[in-house]
Amino acid sequence: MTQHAQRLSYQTAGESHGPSLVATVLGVPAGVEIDTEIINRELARRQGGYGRGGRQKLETDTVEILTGVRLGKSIGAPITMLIKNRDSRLDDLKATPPVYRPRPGHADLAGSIKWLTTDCRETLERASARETAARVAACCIGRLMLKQMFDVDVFGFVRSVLDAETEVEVSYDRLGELIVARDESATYTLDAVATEQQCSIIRQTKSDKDTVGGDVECHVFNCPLGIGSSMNWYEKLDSRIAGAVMGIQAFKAVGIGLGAQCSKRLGSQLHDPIGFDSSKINAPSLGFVRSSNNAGGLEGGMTNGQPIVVTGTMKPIATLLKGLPSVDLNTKKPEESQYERSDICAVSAASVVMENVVAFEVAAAFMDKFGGDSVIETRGNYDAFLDVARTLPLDMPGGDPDTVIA
Ligand code: EPS
Repeated sequence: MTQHAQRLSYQTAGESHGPSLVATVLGVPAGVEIDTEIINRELARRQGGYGRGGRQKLETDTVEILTGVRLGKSIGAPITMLIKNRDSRLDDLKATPPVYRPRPGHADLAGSIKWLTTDCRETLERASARETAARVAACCIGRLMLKQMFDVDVFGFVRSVLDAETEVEVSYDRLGELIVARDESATYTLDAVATEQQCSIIRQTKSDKDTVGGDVECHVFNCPLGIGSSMNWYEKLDSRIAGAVMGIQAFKAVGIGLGAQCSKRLGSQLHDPIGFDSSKINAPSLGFVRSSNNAGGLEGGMTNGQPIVVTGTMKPIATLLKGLPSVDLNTKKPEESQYERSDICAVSAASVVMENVVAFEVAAAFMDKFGGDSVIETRGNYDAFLDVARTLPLDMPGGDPDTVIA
């Protein structure tokens, strides 16, 4: 983002069938435990989910840390991670032939024109969702920072595949059992009935040589008020989250809280009433309670102390075994789009990607507010902020605060 350099940022590189993927994370303070087991667990989850193609049987994604970590902890330097591609064959033209018939819905056509070639492979190798392995590794560091410095938990799952939807409601006090339910589900959804319905849709889709998408959801728990900013569009946390989620391959819509449904309600039916419960003053919500969370935890681009709730919509993957109407870029004659090995449904994998990219954006916003070069300093800044916020009003103009409020 040109307008604003985030303290915490990342970059990925690598092609789907190149030798490896890499990710570099900048702005991690010193002292964060870089637990590769947790990163590898997320990478393994990203490879899973019912409906994936043959590639995941070939790969066992794990990270090798190349820079920025000493004795298991960050040292404040850029952290670089490498994930090897076992299916590496980029320069083997027999194994990785040119693609002249672009797939509707993929980057093939636009990219070929952009980079002035008729071989869509030049584009698709980087546009491929294989890149999300590196993105998950990078973003998982943000997730580790959130947990270790601010005790923030992030939870992502599949809400629906086509029209098969779980109706289970998500709440912080049930997080443990929700994680178990999701991890038991072949599609990463939250109940057995929805899992079976989703699997059966994916099975049918496969036998029809088609593809299918779905909706994913992510909740971020235990954020204090005031993370993000209302000062400029690019500092708004909902703007950053939306950008990160929309940036996941094949995503076509993002919502915060009720999202697109907000326009279907009057203000009096939508906005979450504000209350105060002094017994909760020590929680990050500072005692402010809301009887609903239609705003999805974000108001004015800032956290409001309620869970952040993000929804994302993934379209069906563009590579269909039965092909789609297209043209040959060399002859311009009508042809079926070219088939590349792919997935029938990657919504489960996308829920893992979404969970981690959302975690990273929230971590970046925390770092923008609290700064610091070490976990100790950042955590100290965070605690100091909460201490002052709890003692408000600091200095009321006009005397006694009760009089002013009345
Ligand atoms: C993916 C790896 C890719 C695809 C898929 C996701 O591997 P390959 O092309 O070798 O089968 O399975 O990528 C796409 C859906 C896409 O459109 O590019 C992965 O690791 O997630």
